[in-house]
Amino acid sequence: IPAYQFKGNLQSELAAGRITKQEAIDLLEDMLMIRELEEMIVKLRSGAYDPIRDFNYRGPTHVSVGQEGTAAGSCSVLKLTDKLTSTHRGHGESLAKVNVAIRSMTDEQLKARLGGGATGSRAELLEHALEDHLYKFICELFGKDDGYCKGRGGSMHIADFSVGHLGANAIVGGGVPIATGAAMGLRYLHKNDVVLCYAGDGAYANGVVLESLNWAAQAQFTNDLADGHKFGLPIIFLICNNAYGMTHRTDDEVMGVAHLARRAAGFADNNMHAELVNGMDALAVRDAVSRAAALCRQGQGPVLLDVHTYRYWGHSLSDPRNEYRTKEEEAAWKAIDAVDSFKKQIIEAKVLTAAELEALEARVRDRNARAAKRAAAAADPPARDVIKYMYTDTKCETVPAEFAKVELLAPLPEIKRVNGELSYKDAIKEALVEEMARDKRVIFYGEDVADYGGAFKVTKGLLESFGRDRVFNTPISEACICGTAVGVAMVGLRPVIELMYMDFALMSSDQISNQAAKWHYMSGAQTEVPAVFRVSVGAGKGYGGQHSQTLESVFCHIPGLYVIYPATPADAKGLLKSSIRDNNPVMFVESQGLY
Ligand SMILES: Cc1ncc(C[n+]2csc(CCOP(=O)(O)OP(=O)(O)O)c2C)c(N)n1
Repeated sequence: IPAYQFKGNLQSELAAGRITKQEAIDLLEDMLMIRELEEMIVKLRSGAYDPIRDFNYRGPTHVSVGQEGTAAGSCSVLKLTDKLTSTHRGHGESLAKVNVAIRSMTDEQLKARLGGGATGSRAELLEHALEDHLYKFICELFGKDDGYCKGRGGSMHIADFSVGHLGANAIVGGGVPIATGAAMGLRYLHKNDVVLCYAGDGAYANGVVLESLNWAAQAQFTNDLADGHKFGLPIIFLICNNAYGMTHRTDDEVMGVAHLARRAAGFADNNMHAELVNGMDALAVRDAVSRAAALCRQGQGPVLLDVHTYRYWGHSLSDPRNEYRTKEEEAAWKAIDAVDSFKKQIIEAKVLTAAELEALEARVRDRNARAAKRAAAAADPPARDVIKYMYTDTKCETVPAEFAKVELLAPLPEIKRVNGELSYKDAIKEALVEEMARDKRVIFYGEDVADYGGAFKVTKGLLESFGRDRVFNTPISEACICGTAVGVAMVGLRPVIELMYMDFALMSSDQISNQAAKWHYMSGAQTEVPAVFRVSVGAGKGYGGQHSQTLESVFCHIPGLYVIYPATPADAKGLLKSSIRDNNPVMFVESQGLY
């Protein structure tokens, strides 16, 4: 696994044509904007942010000061349509992803984004869009209705789905299967986009993250099972490795390998092209992510990057840091600060004069102050709307033309009626078959559901008709089955997944309850999660306490989720079809006794 491959600097990158002067200035501006925003959060806590001294900031304070080189460097090579998932410490990449997207927009796209008949020169439109972005961002931090997520997400759930930011996640590791699912969706849709999946070093101990690595590297995406579409998942797992979980050290305390990059070797024979990257050098990160993205766009993903960086503040501002690390250690990292060293390079390479740099810094400071002042004065969401967006009231009435033409590899499976009646099991199968034949966005996966037709043979024959792109077996990874469905849905598909037994839904309850059920609400209705989780329940077979529960009442307590439990074949067929067309996540409970 290669380490610290990048040996260049700004001068050599400019000379090689790998970055333009303007791109270098933009990269610096992104880092400055992140630092200014987060230093504002730090100051707000003690009433020391001059532009809004009296504002009572109550939100989280997981600032990433120190990590700007990683955030801005990685986002600087993303396309407008590339996707990103982020974390509780995600202000950096969240700010940078949208900045980069804005700069890549045409004037018409900028005007459409700004709305209200925005006009002006390109420079004016860009400046307007950057400030508007910052305003929506700070509004979200402050829980305001004008925030990206209408104040329902806050610091830890910032998202801008319009430019591929699929959300920051407050469940450590929780966004990783979503990113993996998004990559699977992009692969299915033959998009040439990549997913940049951010997670901390601490997250790489979490089960669902390791499941995601295994999932992303599955042989079936690239071997003969992939028929005419051998294409690895276009995902970059970027470990934002600041050496600490909340307060524990990851490398020499809670894991058994010195370098997290080695995780990749456990999941893919090609080590997922893993490398260690100097995250304190924005250009090194830019170089690594640009090579990783190129691999992904050629179907050679996934890629894992172990990016070394450091957070200068504590886990949050209530953490004084002195219980687990030294001042000397902090000073050593600050001595290689990504922002300072890039400023120096910008001057040395004569990209900016000292006066121009000062002007840029002042512009960033003033823009932040204006946006913060406006955000502090903006309206809170009305209290009566506190549960608005918990559910969407939309459903798929008509299938877009591009998805309405479904190719069949074989005639649809024959479903027999006895005396004109369907069995409960066949009713479910017929509903699924009809919806898959109606809408190419409906894909179906789960454990042993393809060739074998599932543990209860409900889906036997679907593989032959629809092909493995739409019907496939998965690893025994319930959390990832459900989590990927969220990401698949976020990029525009309508996944139906099967969990053999409802008991196993407890293994994926975070992905069902905190992710699928919450994202419509937490995103302020920016995204919908039209996913159906088919689960079977049954008892009386002597299978004991881990295969016999009917847990529908548990999931009925989860806001944002529908729970359906049909009692007759007619209900089973109609309700499954309605569930697939609904834009809310649905847990669809099937009785084995009725099959
Ligand atoms: C599943 C889960 N467990 C625990 C927490 C509490 N928690 C929040 S952040 C954090 C540390 C995460 O460490 P890492 O992934 O390295 O990210 P960093 O905070 O260093 O950026 C913990 C334990 C959580 N939010 N989610």
